[in-house]
Amino acid sequence: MVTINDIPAREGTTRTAYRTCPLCEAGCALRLELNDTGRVLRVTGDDRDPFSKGYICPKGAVLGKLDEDPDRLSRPLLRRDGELREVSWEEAFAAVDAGLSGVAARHGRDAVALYFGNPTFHTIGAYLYRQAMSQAMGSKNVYSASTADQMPKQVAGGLMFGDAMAIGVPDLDRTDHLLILGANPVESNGSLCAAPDFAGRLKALRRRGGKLVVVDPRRTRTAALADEHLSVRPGTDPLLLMAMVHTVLNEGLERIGLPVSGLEELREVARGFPPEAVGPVCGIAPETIARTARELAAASTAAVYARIGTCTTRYGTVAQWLVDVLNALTGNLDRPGGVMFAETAALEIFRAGPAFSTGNWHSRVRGLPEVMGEFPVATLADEIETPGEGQVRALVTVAGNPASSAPNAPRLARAVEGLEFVVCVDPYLNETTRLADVILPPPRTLQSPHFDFLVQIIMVRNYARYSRPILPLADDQRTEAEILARLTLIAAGLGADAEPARAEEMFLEQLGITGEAAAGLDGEDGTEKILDALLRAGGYGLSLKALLDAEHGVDLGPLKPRLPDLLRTPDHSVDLAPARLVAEAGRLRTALDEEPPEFMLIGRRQLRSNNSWLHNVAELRGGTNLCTLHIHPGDAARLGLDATTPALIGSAVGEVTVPVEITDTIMPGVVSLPHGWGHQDSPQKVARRDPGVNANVLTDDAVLDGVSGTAVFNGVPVTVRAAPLQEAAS
Ligand SMILES: Nc1nc2c(c(=O)[nH]1)N[C@H]1C(S)=C(S)[C@@H](COP(=O)(O)OP(=O)(O)OC[C@H]3O[C@@H](n4cnc5c(=O)[nH]c(N)nc54)[C@H](O)[C@@H]3O)O[C@H]1N2
Ligand SMILES: Nc1nc2c(c(=O)[nH]1)N[C@H]1C(S)=C(S)[C@@H](COP(=O)(O)OP(=O)(O)OC[C@H]3O[C@@H](n4cnc5c(=O)[nH]c(N)nc54)[C@H](O)[C@@H]3O)O[C@H]1N2
Ligand code: SF4
Ligand SMILES: [Mo]
Repeated sequence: MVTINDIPAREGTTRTAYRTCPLCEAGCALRLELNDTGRVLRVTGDDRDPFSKGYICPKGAVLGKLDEDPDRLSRPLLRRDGELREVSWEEAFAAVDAGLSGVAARHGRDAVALYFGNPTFHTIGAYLYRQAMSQAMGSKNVYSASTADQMPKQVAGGLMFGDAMAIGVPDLDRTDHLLILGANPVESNGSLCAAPDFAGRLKALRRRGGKLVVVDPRRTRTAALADEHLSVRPGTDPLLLMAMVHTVLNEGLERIGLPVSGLEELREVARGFPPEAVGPVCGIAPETIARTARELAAASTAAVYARIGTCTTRYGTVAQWLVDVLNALTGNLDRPGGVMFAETAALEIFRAGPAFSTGNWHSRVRGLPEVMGEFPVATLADEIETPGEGQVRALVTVAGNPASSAPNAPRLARAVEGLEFVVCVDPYLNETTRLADVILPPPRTLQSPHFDFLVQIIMVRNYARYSRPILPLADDQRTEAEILARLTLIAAGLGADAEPARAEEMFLEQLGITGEAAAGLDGEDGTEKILDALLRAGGYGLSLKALLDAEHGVDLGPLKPRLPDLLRTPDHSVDLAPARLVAEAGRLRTALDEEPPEFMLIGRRQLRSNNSWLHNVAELRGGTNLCTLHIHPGDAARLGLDATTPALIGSAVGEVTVPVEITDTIMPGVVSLPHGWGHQDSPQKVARRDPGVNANVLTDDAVLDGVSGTAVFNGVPVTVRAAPLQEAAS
């Protein structure tokens, strides 16, 4: 077999370097060939890495292009006379201090809102300073992409296990039966389940005689790999799951291997959802639902896994609860081949703190409960627009694009535009950062260190790898950790000149590491020293040196059972029927009688995209990576839509006109728009050429998953018709 390392280097290669791809949760190990000026000539997979074994996707392959994108910012920008201009870091930080301290002094600390975007999950800087910065700012107005994403999973875990960081992952490589709902890992490369070459792992599951079942309103590339695809009506997964719980309990198929509480309440709740009642609402035959439950219960090992298509719906937390209820009832929670909990290489500091609860404070305008210290991003516009004490007047964003990614995004964009002060930490001018007063760009990926503190929580195999920066910083660049440390110190009122090393010391002090212990740590800078400390204190006794010596990563073995130790519920058992969720299930009952809208909008991800920020890489454009409306042939014919007639889609909050793609992969009555598009106002030159439309012009910020506050992106009621001629032309 020819391995990647046998492929001859491209001409001009002067060095080979390795690093982890930071673009998604798969965290593939990359091998980069560079020339003597540091330009990337080629990126391939590192086939000596024990976890990703040479796998790479089209995005990883263009990491060099992304890194060298001329639109990427390299110096801070400051708005003067309405225009953004390059300034020195000193000027930029002074402006941030004046802006934030000024707003806080005039209007109170709650007037400064913070927003953390998706890549904060992947950067060391954000891992170190996200919480510290929020605490230092002392504002209740903390927001993140979590309430547009996985919050239902974390809240369900918080309520069932007492720990919102207890996130079970399917033991992909050992399971005999996998039920996937609302996820398309063949294109997304996996989410809340870090598994490089997800598709390869699914094929291996089938090769070893296992069964794969996919529940999705679309016949996705993942569904195409499955033994069985169940086409479900958007938003009805909690009904489907409840009926499966009903079948398991009604037929006495449960075999619970863990201490649990609430079984009788659960039985009582599930009684109201027999397959015969929910089948017609879900669009799945009752016999199929019952059989799916029986097969799950009968499999020697099995795992239920559900993502975006279940989380970002009206009853997202109920769905996530029932996923782990099924895992627990069928004896698959926390056992090999079932759903397990990874153990990270670094000390699991995120497990400290009080046991999980929500609603410790409430949002000013809509009275929405705080969840994990945050308010729903769907209410950020309310907090900015609504006058009164505590009104938001300033915004800090880190690695995010809420003016594109939040529901009813145009409203949020207008609100952000009216703020007194906005500062963004981001390498790009995007739909949000273009509205900022100050932009602080972190260095390029190749100039940054990488360690997956958080992704390790959700790996399907315990594994660790540390990447040092491949290229040096220029004099006028700052590491992301330094930028965030300085923002933290500014938020704490210590001013623009406070020494960032002080923030590192504070981090170590919180770990109880001071004096000689701190001096004994390894590392070229404070970030590495903190990593060294956390590795040494972690469950595997690793160190920075051990990871530096293991250039191709360290395999830490298959997942091991971790319950009941991880449980932080008061009685140390898995709560199968948390009161808050039982109450919500009562509301779900009414969904059985709701009249379905004519059309429901759902989303989709595309292999060569990454949320809102990879459309500026020309190599990733075209092919299937198009912003089109997927619609069933029957619906298209009825509405007189064809490939030359765009559709006009309307919702409670907005309208868009978009080209259609007629496909029988989508169920009738459902239409799908990909997410992350709509770059007509973007300063990014490639992205704005063929901007597409933003699905969040249609998504409604008034509708939420009631328990977690998560936005509803799937199952949005819409109208669809052929666009009038003048709109079609525009
Ligand atoms: N309609 C609809 N809307 C959705 C979704 C959907 O499915 N449908 N999905 C939701 C989900 S799951 C998510 S996670 C959100 C994502 O929404 P956001 O997190 O708000 O935004 P992203 O589009 O991920 O943009 C990330 C930004 O981070 C910047 N960035 C990249 N790397 C770094 C780095 O190392 N440091 C810093 N400081 N910045 C960096 C990029 O330039 C980009 O501007 O969108 C949500 N919105
Ligand atoms: N290529 C690429 N990869 C990505 C990203 C990206 O933008 N592009 N984004 C990253 C991020 S931030 C995340 S959170 C992950 C998300 O990872 P995934 O959740 O795997 O990605 P999606 O494509 O959003 O998959 C959601 C699926 O749910 C289906 N669906 C919609 N509504 C329903 C419903 O009501 N019920 C059911 N059962 N299914 C439904 C959709 O048709 C879709 O196939 O992907 C990550 N990886
Ligand atoms: S799957 Fe994710 S981590 Fe792997 S190369 Fe692609 S973008 Fe990078
Ligand atoms: Mo996400």
